[in-house]
Amino acid sequence: MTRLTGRSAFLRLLIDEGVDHLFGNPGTTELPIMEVIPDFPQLKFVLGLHESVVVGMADGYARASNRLAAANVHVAPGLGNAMGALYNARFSGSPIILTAGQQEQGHGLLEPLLYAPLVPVAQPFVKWAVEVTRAEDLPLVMHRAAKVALTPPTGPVFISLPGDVLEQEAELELGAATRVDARMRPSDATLAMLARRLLAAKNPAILAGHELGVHDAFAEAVELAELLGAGVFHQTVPYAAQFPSEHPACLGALTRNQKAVRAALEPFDLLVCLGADLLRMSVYSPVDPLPPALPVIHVSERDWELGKNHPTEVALQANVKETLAALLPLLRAQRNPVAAAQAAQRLAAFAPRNWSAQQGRARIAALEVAEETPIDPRFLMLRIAEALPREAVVVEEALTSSLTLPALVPQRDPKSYYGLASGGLGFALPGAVGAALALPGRPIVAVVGDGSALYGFQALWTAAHLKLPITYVIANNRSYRILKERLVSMRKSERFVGMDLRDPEIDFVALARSMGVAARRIVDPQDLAPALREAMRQGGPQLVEVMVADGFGDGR
Ligand SMILES: Cc1ncc(C[n+]2csc(CCOP(=O)(O)OP(=O)(O)O)c2C)c(N)n1
Ligand SMILES: [Mg+2]
Repeated sequence: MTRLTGRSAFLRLLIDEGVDHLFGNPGTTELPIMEVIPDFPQLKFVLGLHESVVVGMADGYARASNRLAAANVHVAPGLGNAMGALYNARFSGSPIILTAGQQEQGHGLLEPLLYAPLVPVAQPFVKWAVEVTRAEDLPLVMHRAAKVALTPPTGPVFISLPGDVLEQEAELELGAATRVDARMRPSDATLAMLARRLLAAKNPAILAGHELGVHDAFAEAVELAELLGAGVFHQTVPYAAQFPSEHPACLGALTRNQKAVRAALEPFDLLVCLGADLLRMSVYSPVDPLPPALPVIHVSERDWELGKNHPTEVALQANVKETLAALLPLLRAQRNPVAAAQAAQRLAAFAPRNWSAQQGRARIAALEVAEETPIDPRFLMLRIAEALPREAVVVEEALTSSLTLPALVPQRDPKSYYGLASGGLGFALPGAVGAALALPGRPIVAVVGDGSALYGFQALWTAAHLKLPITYVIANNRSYRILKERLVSMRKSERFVGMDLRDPEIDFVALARSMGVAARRIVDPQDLAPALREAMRQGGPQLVEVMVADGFGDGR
């Protein structure tokens, strides 16, 4: 037993759970915690200047490290500010312990300023939400919270910490962390059936999902594709890297256009979905993206995704890496020479249309518009692709401007890429800070739209404060171009209301400099290559604002 205050116990327990950064934005209700932070030098406090940025940084940290992250935000309005970022974290399954200070129990009943029950606010977007009512319960609550967050399907949890609980002194048994080993693989019988089923396919496709990146299973997925002669698509939602783009079997990303996806899948006779979301789409279409006759095999640790929207012939709740590791020897042993020859033939036939071929075409298309001013976003993406150091990590949220980025920048290692998964803007700027802290030594390049950048710009101050090696590239088309495009295509209207960021124009260079980030603006396409290389070489945070075309006559 140890005699501790609630506030010290809270931090001790975070450290015991392996947390080394506490992302936070403090208010009065968090002061007890702030008071004792200096007593725990193992825990680095990272200040974010808005709660959405705080949770966005924790999200980036969790995604890039696959470790538990911790974030502490202010009471009711602070938690409210964090909800968009919490939605993103839930979507990408980030294991985060989110906490907020709460008014003292009883005092809250008097309805002071800054009071509202917190648990019901957080609840819809977390795996577990609880308010601690006695300091004695902190060990149980904290250990359970960490266990729940980290056990697949991983995700954020929320704990409300009333002032009197943080103040209370108690004899505490601190306990220890529990880690659930959830690296499950299917039974031997199921694996044998799976091997037979896979080898019976005449023309299988693989849908490669982010669980392959999270569980470091690129090599296993590559061998499966080779053994089966299967074409491999990146999943429709860019959570993280999914499969090495330069492998000859890689056919690039499926879009979120139902008709196009259906056409891409139509030629195949089996879809093997590995740790992916089965064809998650964005906007409505009456067309089902899955061809009706295409049977599906789906392996995922996220049971909710299995059979969710589509009948699935074989649905396996399992770890993709463990499953493939057990499956591959069976396939190697059972594949006969005829099947091997057919697989090799199929692989060779992908050459004219695989990712590498697509990259070649995307390069040519980008070079064709190399001279245009305002800069064509395709040319900007090419210049970014060329300037990226090999070990760079791309964090991407540039909507229309980055459409061609996945075709130009290969996914090489599982930590090379993090995208806006949920659609909720505001991830990339703070997410890059979290990724930089999680992956020391790797340069981070955040490619962000002008509109998107303004949902989390305060993150630049944290990047500057911590001198993080992040290059922010802002594709500034002075508009919400994607909404204009959709108004035209979906509503047949060109009356753009609330989609221009022009009067006044936003000066991202001045904005960045005001937060301590060196910045420059590029207008001439010829200046792009040296500017990007220079920024990525610098080390500290840098911002390059690139004036790109808005696609509608630039402000007509
Ligand atoms: C939190 C949040 N608010 C609003 C939106 C709606 N929205 C989707 S895309 C977009 C515009 C993005 O602008 P920008 O980053 O400049 O990219 P562009 O469309 O110009 O390529 C908006 C406002 C959203 N997805 N998430
Ligand atoms: Mg824009």
